[in-house]
Amino acid sequence: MKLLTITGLLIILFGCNVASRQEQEEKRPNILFIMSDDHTTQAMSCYGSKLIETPNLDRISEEGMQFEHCYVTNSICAPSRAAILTGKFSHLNGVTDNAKIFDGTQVTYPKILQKAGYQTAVIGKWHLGSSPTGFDYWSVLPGQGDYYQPEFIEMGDTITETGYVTDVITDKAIKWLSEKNQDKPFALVYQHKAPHRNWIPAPRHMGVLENKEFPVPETLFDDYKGRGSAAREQEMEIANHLWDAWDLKLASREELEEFGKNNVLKKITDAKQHDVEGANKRSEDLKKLYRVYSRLTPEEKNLWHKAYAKRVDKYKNNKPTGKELVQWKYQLYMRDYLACILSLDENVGRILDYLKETGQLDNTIVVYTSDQGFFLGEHGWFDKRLMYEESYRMPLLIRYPKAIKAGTVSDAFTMNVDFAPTFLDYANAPIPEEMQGISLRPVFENNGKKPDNWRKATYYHYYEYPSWHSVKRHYGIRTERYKLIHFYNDVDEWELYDMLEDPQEMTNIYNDPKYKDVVKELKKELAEQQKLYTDPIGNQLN
Ligand code: SGN
Ligand code: CA
Repeated sequence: MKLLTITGLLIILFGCNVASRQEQEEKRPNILFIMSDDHTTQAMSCYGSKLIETPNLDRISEEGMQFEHCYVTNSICAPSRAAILTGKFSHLNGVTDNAKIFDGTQVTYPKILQKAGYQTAVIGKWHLGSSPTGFDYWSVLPGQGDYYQPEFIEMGDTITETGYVTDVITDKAIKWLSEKNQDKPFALVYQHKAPHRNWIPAPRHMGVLENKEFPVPETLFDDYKGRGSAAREQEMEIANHLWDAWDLKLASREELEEFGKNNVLKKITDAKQHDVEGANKRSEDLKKLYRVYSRLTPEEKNLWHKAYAKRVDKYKNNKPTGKELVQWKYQLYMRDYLACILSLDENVGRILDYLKETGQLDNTIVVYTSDQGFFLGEHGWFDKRLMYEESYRMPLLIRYPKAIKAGTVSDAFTMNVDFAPTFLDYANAPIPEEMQGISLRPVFENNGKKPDNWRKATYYHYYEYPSWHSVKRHYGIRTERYKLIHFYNDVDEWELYDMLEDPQEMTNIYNDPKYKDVVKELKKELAEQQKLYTDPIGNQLN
């Protein structure tokens, strides 16, 4: 009798286990990871942008959670991508700068999901040097990729597609979604090139912002007083480092065609010969622009010249000078950068609609982010790299109604290394010990509020120097109140900002005696962070 009862109990328990396992299996969410390139929060209406409306991105925010403090571990493309895939900082995943090749034999979240029965794909920008691993399907842009008629490396073969890159990437993503095995959960890594430099809009958006005047950031004419040599010696100033033709499209049809005729014949293709300051600058500048312009169809070229005629005319006949010139360049930069975001937003809308129409939206974790932030004229800059907020902060929106309350905002400190463990957590897959990020589940469960014992600081380390834009190597931490940065390598300079009193980071208070104790505390915290993440620089320099 006793034996029977025990057997019965075992059957019930076993049965339950099977049932709950099946239930869990059914509940495993799909993952749609949407990442753009260089799209910053200042250009998203859900983050209060004064520059643009992004209704489709706002949808993700309104129906999900918006993160106010998500930070990149190393503010540049390949390093951010490698950190996202591996859940580890640059010194451990090996991609410390854009020149490093990602070792694809490493443990990544797509590999673990694939092993756990997910169908996986990556479509769009990849930029990691080696071929993607851990994906059932991949079709990626070579390197930075092209805006028009882009080439893709698709499962090892190079193909050229017709059209505008943001539209093409979305077409491919929707095609894959509709053709994949519908019985298994999916993880789709859908990554845009836009709005990366040199900011070429879709044909339908060419010229649409040409008559707009955008508000100028308060710090456009920053003189870097009190800041160190890193801020003064960078090469990413709107005033001095944007190229007239390549960046601002200040070249007429005649000049471009003339250039094309002569130089295609002479086969000048060596981009390494560029000499920014030298006498050849205009031809180097035209060469760079001509390479992308020559990809346009005749109809697209017509749209291009119609869109840019007014600015080219002003450039030739009535070019402003001094501060007005800087303001004008800022306007041209904004018109192109923001026009790229118009198609980005539309295409995100398309993929959300597709999931909705096919009944998959609510069972999908939809993430929108960008590989890092970007300067839109703040401190007089474009580009990123620095640990200052505009470049350091990533947009992060996550929609998953089964776990996230709609319209919630989170002020918890999160980092790009948290994405991988979050996905694995919700997929019921093991989170490897070596991943340094943490699952955001407690934040979702707490409706965005900081859970107890949540991290008090984020850690940062940038390495790409000397290189493009000349931003010196640095590392640092950000706490709720302060940001401490140490520039090293060819300098030994510290900066401290009070993020509450000085959110624009204009006053370096590191040497202010009032903050002696704060500095001491923060240095201790910095050392702890370096120990926590095992960054060897902690032993060498502090
Ligand atoms: C290119 C850009 C740089 C940019 C890097 C890295 N120059 O080199 O402005 O910082 O990419 O960008 S360009 O004249 O070729 O456009 S990243 O987003 O890939 O890290
Ligand atoms: Ca980028």
